[in-house]
Amino acid sequence: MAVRKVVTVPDYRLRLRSKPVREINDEIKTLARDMAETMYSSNGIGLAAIQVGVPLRLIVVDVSAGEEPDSLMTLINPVIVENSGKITTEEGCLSVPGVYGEVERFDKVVVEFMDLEGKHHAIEAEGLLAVAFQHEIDHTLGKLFVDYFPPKQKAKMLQKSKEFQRKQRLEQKRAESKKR
Ligand code: QAP
Ligand code: CO
Repeated sequence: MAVRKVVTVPDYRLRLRSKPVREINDEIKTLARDMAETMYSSNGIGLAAIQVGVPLRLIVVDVSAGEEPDSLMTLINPVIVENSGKITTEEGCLSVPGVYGEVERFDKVVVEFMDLEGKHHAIEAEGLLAVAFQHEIDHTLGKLFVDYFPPKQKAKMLQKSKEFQRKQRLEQKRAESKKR
């Protein structure tokens, strides 16, 4: 298992349309495990494969952020087949670090997907779990939460994340040179 590097804005890969997973082999199983480890290591509640640079329709979600056992979900080729209601949530994204904003989404969704054994499922989700599914499925379509904001606000959010990342890199370098 390994924590992988998270792709961040303005990387073009975040705009790719991910392709369906055609075969669940060891490579896919390792990818799914690495994604979970990567998500937990940054205290995230969801991650899509493209966020570690792999353009495949595979997402992991754990809205307990690892606080509750058995709450990790791995969804292969997820699709929203039903939706209803509205909910507004403060969202963030590991690929847009340092930026948060309120997004309106469906309060309830039904998602069809395959698990790592190739079994098909339909799950009904509500509230935060429904929001997380929508946010992660957006990633498989090349869409980011900042896209829901008006152009000027979106530009500011992307600029803010770039500055946040620059400061993060500087702090990282400082910490590294201290070690030597
Ligand atoms: C998507 O997002 C999500 O900026 C998952 O500095 C968000 O895990 C689903 C994170 C809200 C439902 C509701 C973001 C961590 C984590 C940051 C995340 C950061 C550190 C985001
Ligand atoms: Co995200």
